[in-house]
Amino acid sequence: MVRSTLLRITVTFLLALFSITSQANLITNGSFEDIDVPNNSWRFYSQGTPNLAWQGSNVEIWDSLFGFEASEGEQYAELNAHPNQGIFSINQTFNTITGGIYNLSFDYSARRNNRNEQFEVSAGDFTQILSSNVRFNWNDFATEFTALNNSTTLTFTSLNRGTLGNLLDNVVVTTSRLPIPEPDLIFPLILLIAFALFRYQYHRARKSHRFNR
Ligand SMILES: [Ca+2]
Ligand SMILES: [Ca+2]
Ligand SMILES: [Ca+2]
Repeated sequence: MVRSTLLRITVTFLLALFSITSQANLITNGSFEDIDVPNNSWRFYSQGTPNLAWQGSNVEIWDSLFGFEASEGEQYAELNAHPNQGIFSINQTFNTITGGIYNLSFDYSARRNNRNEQFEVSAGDFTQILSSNVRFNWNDFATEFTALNNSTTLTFTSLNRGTLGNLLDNVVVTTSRLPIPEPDLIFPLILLIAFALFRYQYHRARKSHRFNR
């Protein structure tokens, strides 16, 4: 009984200390499939469109346009959306735990050859500029970032003008490792474990005392 209580407390403590990994995608409509665009065509949507989930500039969604297939599902986005708005930037905000480490992955492709299509991606403590020069050729990208807040915004910003370029698909954020508890949580947990150990020793001593009588 005491032994199982002790085990339960220890397991709870260890679970709190180490990662609780979750594979659920924290991004909604990360594959750009939630609004159906007819096969071999494109449409653009402004923020606030039901099921779009992305904020910022318009989101242009393609379905197998020019015979180029999605890297995941049937549809993908072109960051340089229609119509020309100067700077193209889309973002999505999701709940995180400050100090938690998260996996970010997505696929990107140039729309044209040798045009140095470029965009910046940022989330938490992470920022990087990516470029591609090969038309209709998916590149896989994956990294980790640390959440700086209890919500994090993932942002893709095109560094090219004009409405052509920077195809995106399969945007996924998952929890990798959660932070260890704050010091003010660790101390009560250690006290709890010490108390359980003390009780265990006490009961053992009493039992052996009874037997030796
Ligand atoms: Ca897709
Ligand atoms: Ca479709
Ligand atoms: Ca476009």
